[in-house]
Amino acid sequence: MVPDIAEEIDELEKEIRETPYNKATQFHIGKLKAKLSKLKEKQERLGEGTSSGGGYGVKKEGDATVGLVGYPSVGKSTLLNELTNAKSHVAEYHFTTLDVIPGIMNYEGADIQILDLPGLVKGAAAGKGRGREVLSVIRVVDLIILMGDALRRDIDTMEDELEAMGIRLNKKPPDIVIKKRDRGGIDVGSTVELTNLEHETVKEVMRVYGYINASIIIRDDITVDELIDHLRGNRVYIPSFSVINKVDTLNDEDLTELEEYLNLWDPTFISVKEGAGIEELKKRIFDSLDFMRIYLRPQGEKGDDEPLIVKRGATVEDICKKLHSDFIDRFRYARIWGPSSRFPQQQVGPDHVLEEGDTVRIIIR
Ligand SMILES: Nc1nc2c(ncn2[C@@H]2O[C@H](COP(=O)(O)OP(=O)(O)O)[C@@H](O)[C@H]2O)c(=O)[nH]1
Ligand SMILES: [Mg+2]
Repeated sequence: MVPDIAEEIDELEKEIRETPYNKATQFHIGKLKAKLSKLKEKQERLGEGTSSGGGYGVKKEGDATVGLVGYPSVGKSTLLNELTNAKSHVAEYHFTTLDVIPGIMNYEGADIQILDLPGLVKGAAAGKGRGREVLSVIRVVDLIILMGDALRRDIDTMEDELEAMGIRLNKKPPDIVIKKRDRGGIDVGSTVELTNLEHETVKEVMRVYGYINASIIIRDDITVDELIDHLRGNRVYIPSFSVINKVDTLNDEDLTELEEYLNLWDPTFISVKEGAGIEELKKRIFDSLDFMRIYLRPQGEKGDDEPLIVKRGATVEDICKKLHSDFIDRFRYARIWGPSSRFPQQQVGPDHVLEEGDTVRIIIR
């Protein structure tokens, strides 16, 4: 009989849970975790193609995309209807929204797409509900809002589900560089002291991942989980904040207690029903998306007062696309003024990366 992957995973997880983590066990745990990660990868591959699809092929639109994530009935559809032009179905019972509903919120000149992502239930990462499909959409958003209910305290389990699917909230990818080589085994170098990880553990984990001869340079004080993340690849790092809805259901005393309890999460407290906290939430969404302002200066003119709002890191090409569908085909060159230019009127190509406050003139055929 073929050994059941789920069973093997359970056993490994149990052993990891039951082994205390210290200097003596670190090597062993590292190896177990690497094996576990490989098994999960296999399980995911086997699970592919079984999903029902449909409704999840949402097209990204606007200047940035925000995913609204939360268990059923926290008020996602209600909030989406309040913030955007969408008409999402609101109901008293669970699982009302089966498809991802997009809406556009206009704020400070930016068109921000907000997706109501239903179907995240406990156990989603392990394939329950339609979690897998939802999580595949979550991976491409620019910001995740974790939405909770004032009467339920399950924001933390939601984050665990996302973690289990390879989504890292408010984290940076660790600085690790691996180079394969012809011989010499595995060579570990680090530019900082590794307080959680022996070099031998690094080597063993890399071996589980199939490395025989390679050099690895580690520039952050990483954990074994972060090393495995790097080896496994296909991790996404997304900014996030949380929102607690339905504060109208709490009295002042209970609300104060909840605020203290969730202190570390720094959530925005709202009541869509009573319209409380909505303006504050809109502003926080905008501020979290890391936009920049780019001014346009058409030929022969002095320049626009109204800036274009684009994501940080946008290029001249992104500006062209935003202005007109055929601008990029007719593009000859651009002239720029401001922070990203070496001198005023510098001539640049489509790949030039712009900076906050730049002025751009696009020359087309
Ligand atoms: N008391 C209260 N109820 C709300 C609030 N926002 C939404 N609801 C109700 O919560 C229920 C579930 O809302 P819905 O938007 O369908 O939740 P979803 O499953 O997360 O999309 C509905 O009965 C809403 O009217 C709120 O701020 N306060
Ligand atoms: Mg809904």
